[in-house]
Amino acid sequence: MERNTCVILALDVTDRKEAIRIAEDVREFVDAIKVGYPLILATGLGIIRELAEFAPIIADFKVADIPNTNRLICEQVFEAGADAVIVQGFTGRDSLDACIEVASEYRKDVFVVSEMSHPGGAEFMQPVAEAIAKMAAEAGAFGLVAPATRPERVKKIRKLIGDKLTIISPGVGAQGGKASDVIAAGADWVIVGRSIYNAESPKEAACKIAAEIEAELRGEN
Ligand code: OMP
Repeated sequence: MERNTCVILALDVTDRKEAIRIAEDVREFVDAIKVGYPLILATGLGIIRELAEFAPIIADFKVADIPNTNRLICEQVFEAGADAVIVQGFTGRDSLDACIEVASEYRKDVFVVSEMSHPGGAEFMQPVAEAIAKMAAEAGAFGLVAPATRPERVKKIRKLIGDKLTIISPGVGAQGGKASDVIAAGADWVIVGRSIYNAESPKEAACKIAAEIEAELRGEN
């Protein structure tokens, strides 16, 4: 995944044609497309290959099971053509290791959720987020998913892991987070769903977020 616009589209629509239309529309302003249960349950796993024509695909299954089941899930995800998978870290090191082993067999990447972006993410996950981030770094994950709704938490996690892991950050726009704030806090990419795919012009919306990030990185904000 090349860092260019620093925007990942979360394509949580449930119609195949709409998904393809939006992916095609925004392709120049996004570095990757994240697909998950809503789109895949509605249209089938084959949507991954169809969308891979436009951008690298991150499969967001928030994999959270025993090692053997995690292995079976990750094999399906990578066989389907995904470039990366999102997994939960709270299931422990052995479950994470299983995902990372499969990813390395396919030469693909694993992102580990350290703390979720919604208010409930602060209830149970936040107190263990640092431990999850540390485990992800030790296990050799490619990156972390950390909340744009709490840039101060991203800053803390970035300080803890240094440059070892890539941070992708959801919660921009519809959940209240601001792209430039979380990039300033140390995220490498923002993940944006509704603010792009529900916009009158998804392309303009994606372009605007990419421009905001570019200005931040140039130190203009
Ligand atoms: P919007 O809120 O519509 O921008 O979408 C955010 C996307 O990021 C959705 O696909 C969520 O499932 C996902 N997400 C979060 O919002 N918060 C998290 O903590 C983790 C994720 C994720 O793993 O991608």
